[in-house]
Amino acid sequence: MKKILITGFEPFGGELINPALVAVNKLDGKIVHGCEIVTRTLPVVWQKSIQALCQAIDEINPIVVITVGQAGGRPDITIERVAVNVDDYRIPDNEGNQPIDEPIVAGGPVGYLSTLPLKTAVIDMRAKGIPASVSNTAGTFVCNHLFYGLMHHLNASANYCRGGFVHIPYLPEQAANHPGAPSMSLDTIVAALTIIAETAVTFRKDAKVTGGTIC
Ligand code: PCA
Repeated sequence: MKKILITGFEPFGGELINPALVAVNKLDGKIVHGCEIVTRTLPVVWQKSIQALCQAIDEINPIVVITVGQAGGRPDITIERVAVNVDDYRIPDNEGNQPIDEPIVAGGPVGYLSTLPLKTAVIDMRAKGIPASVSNTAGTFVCNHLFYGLMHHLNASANYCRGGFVHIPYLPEQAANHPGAPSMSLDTIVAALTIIAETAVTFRKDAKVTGGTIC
């Protein structure tokens, strides 16, 4: 059976849980349009995150890879459009690394675009009543690092495989410790990730609707 690889991250930055890990664990073994979801947990650690992901891709040989992380403070599901070739960590990662203004891949392209059907997935999530949007920055911490490493790996691979990154809000129990911060229920996050997986395996060409912003 064809496989969809979905990854979550360990908790970081003083949180006791990572909603990405909690949600991704709920998806393990699910069948989506005849494809099996396989999940992995990744460390919130600079180079080790990419190494663990690439090892999982080589072992599982998926047709789609969806990497997921927490974006505490964002109100909706955000599908990332672009990964940039820079690490600039505002806080140390889980092993104390804090690269500043270093390339992720020396000599690599400035950026990579997601190959998930972003716009279609946003349309599909909104149609099911789930707040979602395209994001034009995945930050410069481990999530962007992993996203860039994913796209660099897929770009160099002979097998075509779609991939991208999704940021999700805090769970309500986390937001309770961050007064005023938005949150989303676990069921809604799981439903959103399922829709993104469904969209990724069924759509060939993305919808031509805007997901842009004006500064
Ligand atoms: N979010 C962080 C890293 C791990 C995670 O879940 C980020 O946005 O970079």
